[in-house]
Amino acid sequence: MAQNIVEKILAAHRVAGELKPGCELAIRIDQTLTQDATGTMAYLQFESMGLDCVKADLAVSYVDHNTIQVGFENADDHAYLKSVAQRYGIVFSRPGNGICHQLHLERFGKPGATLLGSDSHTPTGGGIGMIAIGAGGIDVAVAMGGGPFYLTCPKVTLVRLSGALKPGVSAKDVILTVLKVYGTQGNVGRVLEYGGPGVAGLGVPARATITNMGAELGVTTSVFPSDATTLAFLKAQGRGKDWAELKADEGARYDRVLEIDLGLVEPMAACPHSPGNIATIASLAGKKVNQVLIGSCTNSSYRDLKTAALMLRGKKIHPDVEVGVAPGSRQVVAMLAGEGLLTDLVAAGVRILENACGFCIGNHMSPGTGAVSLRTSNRNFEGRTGTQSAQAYLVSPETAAAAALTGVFTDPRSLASLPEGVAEPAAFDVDDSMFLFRETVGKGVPGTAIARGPNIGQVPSGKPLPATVEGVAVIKVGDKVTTDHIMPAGARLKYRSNVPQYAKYVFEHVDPSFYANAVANRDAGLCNIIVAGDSYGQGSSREHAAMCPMYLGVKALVAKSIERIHLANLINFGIVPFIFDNPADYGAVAKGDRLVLDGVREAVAGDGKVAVRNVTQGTAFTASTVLSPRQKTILLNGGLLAAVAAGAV
Ligand code: MIC
Ligand code: SF4
Repeated sequence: MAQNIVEKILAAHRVAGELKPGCELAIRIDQTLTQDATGTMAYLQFESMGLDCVKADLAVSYVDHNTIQVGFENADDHAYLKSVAQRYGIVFSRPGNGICHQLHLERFGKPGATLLGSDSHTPTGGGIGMIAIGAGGIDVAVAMGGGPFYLTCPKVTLVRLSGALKPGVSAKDVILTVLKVYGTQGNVGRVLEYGGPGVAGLGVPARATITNMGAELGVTTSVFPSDATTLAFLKAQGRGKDWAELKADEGARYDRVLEIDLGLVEPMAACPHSPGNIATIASLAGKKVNQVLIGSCTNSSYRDLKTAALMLRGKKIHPDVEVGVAPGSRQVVAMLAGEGLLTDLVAAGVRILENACGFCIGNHMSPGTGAVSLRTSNRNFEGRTGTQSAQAYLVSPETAAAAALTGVFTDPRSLASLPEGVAEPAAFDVDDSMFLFRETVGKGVPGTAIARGPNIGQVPSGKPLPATVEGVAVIKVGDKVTTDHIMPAGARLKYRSNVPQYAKYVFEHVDPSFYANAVANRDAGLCNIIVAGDSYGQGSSREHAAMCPMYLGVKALVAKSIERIHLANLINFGIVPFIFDNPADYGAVAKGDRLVLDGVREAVAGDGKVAVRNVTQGTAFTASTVLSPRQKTILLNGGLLAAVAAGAV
């Protein structure tokens, strides 16, 4: 039968389950990646599995998020990660090498392979034809150990591209156009497969920008074909042998088709405070801008930064705008330097930032109070910049550079100095010297001492699910609550390896009394229950958004709907994810209500339906959870680690 690209890769990696949309599927993972902010917990969990070395073909541990090194914590984490990599046969990408997704695309991504990463933007690898999926650290730890990854077999949407982008319009505008159509919620269990005659005109970095920000749609992943353009990119990276052709069969079927004529795509922005809040730049033209930041795993390639540098060449940035550029990798820095483009940027007044996540995760370059910040990154959730009142807009490098010059939102097509399209180079500067331990992949160095500074804590392990959950609705939140709301990053990021400390900041900006209330309930022997609206847990893969609530005694969540990665993380940390049978019942629960979930253990083991008594209001409602047999076992045991320890999975 004719197959699409997604079906081909999933079929080639299927270990168990059915290749039927909606069914649970287990796939073999060829490659894994971690970054430092999720990596320490992932490796602590991997260590607890007691294996000699990594079993996946390739595992890479990147350090790109926490590179600020104020205090000892980041450096301790880096030392821990380095020693674990050496011990267990993992490639270690040193701090300073670049952003995980950009580096993986450059140096390791392979068409047709599977990649699991403890970062939600792992789908960047779809730009080179991988099925690349973001997941919680413990799922990645299992995959490193050779275990399969479980997912819901997705529905596939074909995004058929035709025509060609006009000068001044680029890949970011394409994905913002897709976000305009599909929004950030309601896309769970879907993969976007790009195809059509327009694909050929997009370079691999452009494709990767598009698949990267597919994460904001909430889809499982996005993938492009692997064609002559992919081959040229791999050859330019000195990796032509990693190429394989990948295309959909004639007559392949799709659940939906979205047509996009690239020639009609306009410069776009995602407006505060959601990547799905899309407007055209034309409609924002003239609005004052205070800060412009170019970089992040979405738009930090050679092509993107060269485009910006050429736009700024020989000019000065606007006196009222602060401008920063953060390249994606050392390779990008070296190439820009080699062509004198860094000099152009510096001469224009741009601040050159470290080639790391940096500003994107809000751990530096926070804008001023109420400032308008234009960013080429992928998320503009409230407060993510580090400044609660800032107004962050997500734009293309072209739109960012235009605003850097004029000080206001400016349609780049209106500038006289727009460069012709930047071509991909025939050969990239390749220097792999900051990838350590490549020679011991697959074996590691037994006996390597693991460096555990005082910042390296322990992974909390959950307790079995009780027969009945007697608890308190410790918080009630609305729709589209992101993991940045639940578990802030930015200045708090350095506590990722220390759960008791990091847990103090759960819901910090949503309800500053959350921590104290949750601890008081827990200490009084009550469970904590979170009540939420639609699309709970959007955004990051950070399992801390489940791990820290578990540590604070959260046992259940009742929401209108829950996003994919967070749902899996909740289950992995023993928090039962219930959905209101009748969404209207959401209105009948208030913060602080005493709730009783009678027979919850039996419900989880059985049909997933539970009656919730609201003791405070004297009312009742029902909620349900749909679980696979494996997920039931995990929840009954109190989480994946506890289930593994009990030999149950
Ligand atoms: C993000 O962009 O939100 C992050 C920081 O990269 C996260 C991972 C994390 O929280 O460590 C992600 O996207 O998964
Ligand atoms: Fe890093 Fe930002 Fe990309 Fe997350 S979205 S991996 S913080 S650059």
